[in-house]
Amino acid sequence: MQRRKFLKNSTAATAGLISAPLLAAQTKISPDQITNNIAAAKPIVICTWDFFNASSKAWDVLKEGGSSLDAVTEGVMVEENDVDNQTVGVGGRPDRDGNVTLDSCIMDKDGNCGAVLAMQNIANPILVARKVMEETPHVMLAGKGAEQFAYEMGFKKTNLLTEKSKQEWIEWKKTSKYKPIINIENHDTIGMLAIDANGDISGACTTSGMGYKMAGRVGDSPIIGAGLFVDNEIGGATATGVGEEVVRTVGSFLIVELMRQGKSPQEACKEGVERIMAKNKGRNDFQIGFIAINKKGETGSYCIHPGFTFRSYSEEGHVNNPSKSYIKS
Ligand code: SD4
Repeated sequence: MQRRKFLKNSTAATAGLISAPLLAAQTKISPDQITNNIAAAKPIVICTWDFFNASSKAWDVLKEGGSSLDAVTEGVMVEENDVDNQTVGVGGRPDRDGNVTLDSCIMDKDGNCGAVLAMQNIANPILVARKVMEETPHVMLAGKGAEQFAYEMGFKKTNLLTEKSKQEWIEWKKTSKYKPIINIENHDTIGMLAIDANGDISGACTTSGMGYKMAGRVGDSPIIGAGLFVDNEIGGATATGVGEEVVRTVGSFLIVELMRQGKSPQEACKEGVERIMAKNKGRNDFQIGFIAINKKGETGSYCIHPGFTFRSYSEEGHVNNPSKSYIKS
């Protein structure tokens, strides 16, 4: 708490890197007022891909004056519950042994966070991640421990493997080739960032991970800093795509830090992708998409291959925004 308070009052409380006390001295208003002024952004939600229903749900929460934390929770749950989405929640593609294992994380305005990794049999991992954040002294619970915790919290055992995903897996086993497909079905992991009427930012990210992954494999999506990061003084970022590459650069944290240094969300996402490409030395047969938002409500995105889009919903409208890409079409 002490440290958070210190940061709030003394470090880059503004995108312009002027300390709050200094600003206060210049303008004769208190640091807290400054924070509130900077937080004058209007409510907005953004999410990876063209998730119309999920962004609509999150916007409904914001419009009613709900918190950004509730907005992202309820927003991403729409996809977790959609059996036709084979990359998130119920109906997700299994690992190569036929088990659906879910990864989720959530982060709030105070830097609190929770995550579940490779959790089976529970339909709404984001709710369990939130319980980890709110009810335990821990940040991450994995595998059987996460599942057990979910039962203790009252969640029901659910079969996550739909007949469609099962049949596809049986077909896949004939060749057993692990080759993530770029822009698969054009809808994928959902990462969501929201700003509420108080100007507070929260984020959530949830996925069934790469289809036919090795048993026990965990990607970036439930890893705070990689698949998602929020700093309420600066902004937030979240990712979709081949998680191993996002983890290697701690992508979402990197993007928030780049914004702290003064980059726009768009510039920060671009640099995030460029760092990944620099590490891969010419290899580009995979997709990554980043989205970001700053404290002013400005948004940005960048990806490797054309085809990635992100949804935004604010008073200005509900838009599916094409992302700029490292590789031009
Ligand atoms: C993962 N980032 O498990 C997730 C999956 C994803 O496009 O977003 N695929 O690596």
